Amino acid sequence: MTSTAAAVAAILADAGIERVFGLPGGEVLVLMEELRRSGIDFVLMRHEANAGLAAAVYGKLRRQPGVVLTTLGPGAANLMLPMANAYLDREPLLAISAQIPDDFPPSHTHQLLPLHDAYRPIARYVEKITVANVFDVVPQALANCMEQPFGVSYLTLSAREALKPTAGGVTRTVAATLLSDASAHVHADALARALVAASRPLVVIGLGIDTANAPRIRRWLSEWNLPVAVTPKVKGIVDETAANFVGVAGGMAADGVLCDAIAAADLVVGFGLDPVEIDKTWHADRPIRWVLESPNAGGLVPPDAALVDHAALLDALLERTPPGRWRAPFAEFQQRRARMLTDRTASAGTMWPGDIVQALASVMPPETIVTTDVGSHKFLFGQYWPSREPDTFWMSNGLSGMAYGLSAAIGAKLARPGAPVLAAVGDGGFSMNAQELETAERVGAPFITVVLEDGSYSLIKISQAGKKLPFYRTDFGRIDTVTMAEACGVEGLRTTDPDQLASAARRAAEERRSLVIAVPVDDGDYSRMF
Ligand SMILES: Cc1ncc(C[n+]2csc(CCOP(=O)(O)OP(=O)(O)O)c2C)c(N)n1
Repeated sequence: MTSTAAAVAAILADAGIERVFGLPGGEVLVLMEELRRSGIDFVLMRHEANAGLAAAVYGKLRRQPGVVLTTLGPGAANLMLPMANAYLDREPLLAISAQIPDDFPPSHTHQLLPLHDAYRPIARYVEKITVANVFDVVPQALANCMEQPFGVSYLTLSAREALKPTAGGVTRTVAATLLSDASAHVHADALARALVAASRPLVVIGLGIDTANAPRIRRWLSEWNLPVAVTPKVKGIVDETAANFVGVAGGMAADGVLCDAIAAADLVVGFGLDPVEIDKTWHADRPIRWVLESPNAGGLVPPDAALVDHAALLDALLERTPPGRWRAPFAEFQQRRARMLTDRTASAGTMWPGDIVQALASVMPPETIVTTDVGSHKFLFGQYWPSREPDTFWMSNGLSGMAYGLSAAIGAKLARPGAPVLAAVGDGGFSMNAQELETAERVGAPFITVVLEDGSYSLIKISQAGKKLPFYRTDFGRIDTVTMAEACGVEGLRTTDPDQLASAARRAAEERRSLVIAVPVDDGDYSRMF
């Protein structure tokens, strides 16, 4: 005889879950203990939102659901950010929280929230775990997060239900269904025909592509010599140092150049392109040849798009001879984009933002996983970090929620311990959850953090300027980044010298230790790149 909580733990362990992220309350202690007994490590964090963000990145890198566990009431309420992020940014997340037992008196409203109702709009599967349904709903919840597009399942388990003895049961594995399309050749023919007629085609790849297809799409683009742009969340699906790489589309730095390039294309192929990442409306204003494998955010499928298995389609394309010879039709846009990075004039006592990216890129190996927070620095790194390998760049872009960078870095490091991890964050975002540096040290997830210090929510200042509003309440007082790092047990330093930045980052990566590097920047410099 086993308890409901033990059954949940056993099902998770059977599914290959090795870590659950979270922050407990009394109501989940029994489940935590059962997780421990099942060999699942509990990654104790300092805020539930951070735990959920870390879990989802950890899960996606391991190609399994990330699991976060919280208490009821306030702990469960803190899950909105990571669940919203997983919903819009296609990350597989199973969130479990406690809830008040059903048999408590109706007057017991302490910490009682309508959690299922709150999360149902963004979770594709919401259930209460009971002794009677545990063997159904937990496997179902796991399978649901892994369905394309990846997303959120939400389960609640009351402390009373957790203790009830189950009659035992068989773990039912629900295989995720992948759309397959027997007519890949028909689609390949149609795409090839459209390309014959194009003199300036541009393939724009979005987060609707499974990174397992990276080798195929790289081969196709290279054998056909097709110009390619990507959205930020699939950075690394192609090698961004290759000659056919045009840039990152979707609101990053130099977005004007990318929008001009898209406008100049006579055929835009939206390969897994999901407008959830794009803050402008060109995806609606101009014709796009959609090549989607699964519905876009919100379940949307453009009217003229058929869902097609990407692997089968790419295999069919690779059997054909290229229908055209395109010789760098976007060269002028590529040059304009590059110039915006190197056209430097940093203000005194600061580093030119472009130099930060270049200094770090010159020393960090291609397998480095980069995470960013949200703000001007994200636009900078999103456009200019030269991603070379799939799954090596992580940002919140569908949701664009601050506090992602450090949490994602922890999840990434735990999932890929052998890869260096670099978090690039603003000083605003850093002060939202810098305390997770202590978590990273404690759980053995060392990474390098670069804090771009400008004493402001600079992206919002740029927005004030754009709206011709005075700067009002977008600057903040100084919190010493280096002292913050040291308070969490991590070495910190501050520099405005690109060489010192590069050598400090290289050393920390080689020695596999955490380091926080504060780099003063002038928030006005960003606007020259946007
Ligand atoms: C949770 C959350 N709150 C507010 C915002 C709105 N927002 C977007 S960028 C930004 C400024 C971020 O400042 P900082 O982290 O210092 O980065 P910077 O823009 O200076 O690079 C804000 C407040 C958001 N995206 N997410």
